[in-house]
Amino acid sequence: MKALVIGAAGFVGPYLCKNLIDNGFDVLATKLENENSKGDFKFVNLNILKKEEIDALLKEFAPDVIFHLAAQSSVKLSWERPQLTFSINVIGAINLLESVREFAKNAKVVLIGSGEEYGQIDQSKLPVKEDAKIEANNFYAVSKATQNSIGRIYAKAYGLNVVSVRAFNHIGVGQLDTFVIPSFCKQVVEIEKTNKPGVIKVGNLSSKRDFTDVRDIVNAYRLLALKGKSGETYNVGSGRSYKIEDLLNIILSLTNASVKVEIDPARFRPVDTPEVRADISKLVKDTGYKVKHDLKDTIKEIMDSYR
Ligand code: A2R
Repeated sequence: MKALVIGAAGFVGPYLCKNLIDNGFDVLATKLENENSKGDFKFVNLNILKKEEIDALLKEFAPDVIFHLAAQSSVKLSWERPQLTFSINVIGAINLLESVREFAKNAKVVLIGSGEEYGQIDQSKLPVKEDAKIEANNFYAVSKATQNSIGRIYAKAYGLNVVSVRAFNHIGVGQLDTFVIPSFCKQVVEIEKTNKPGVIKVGNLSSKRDFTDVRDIVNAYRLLALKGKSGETYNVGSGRSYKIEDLLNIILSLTNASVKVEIDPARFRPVDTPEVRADISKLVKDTGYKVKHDLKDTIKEIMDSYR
């Protein structure tokens, strides 16, 4: 089976490409011209804002499945560059689906969205199900919620084979240290390297989030490409919520350094949801998905990568 992975030079792409190759797929990965290839995969350049480039690639490669990872994926940048965020995340998705409609109408398309789309989740309705109210409250989240609606339109109106994902927090080696777990791991390893006691700055430790190893997340993406129902949306996560403080304690248990934890109010979000936990029963029912990685092992790998 031929798989096209669009936006494969970011954090998730290399993990997805590896999972697909390990499972017998013939994989073609795309990156932006100014990005470096990651991993030992076949890469071509593609900018999703240039529809003619997508057209040419679909005609030439004729994929059976297409994973659309390309995005402006930073919530913070989405506040600073809302137009850019909408251009890449919304117009980019339309460009892709228009090309698919014209040149690869039998391909299965997996659109990657985010648990952020739910916004302020009603705490009395946890775990959050796919049919919960969408109250996206930042530009990134609204762009992904819009991509989701667009995917449904292409499935219903044109009969395209489109499955949409809402992915919750995922962690692994290679993630930018603007995210909470790599940020903690990096700060602790930097203290280790000084051989002196040190301080790490943290935000709100009482929030609970649905964390998953990125390798489980990409396994779900592959299973959804094979078994996901067209026009449907699937939560992808662990179905468990972890208190940030408990994850920090795992990190602290993995070091001999003397670390003082300092709460930095500047790191708090203006509006924060106390708990986010995904209902993954639809994913499990339709694909047989199972979480395989223990987060403690993932965190140890992230620590070692900074060492
Ligand atoms: O922004 P860059 O230079 O880091 O490049 C990103 C790339 N990208 C594009 N690719 C093709 N055409 C474009 N116009 C375009 N603009 C940006 O997509 C980056 O290499 C890739 C997305 O990877 P990350 O930002 O590292 O996201 P990650 O963590 O791999 O997440 C994959 C998907 C995204 O759709 C997220 O929004 C979602 O999962 O959570």
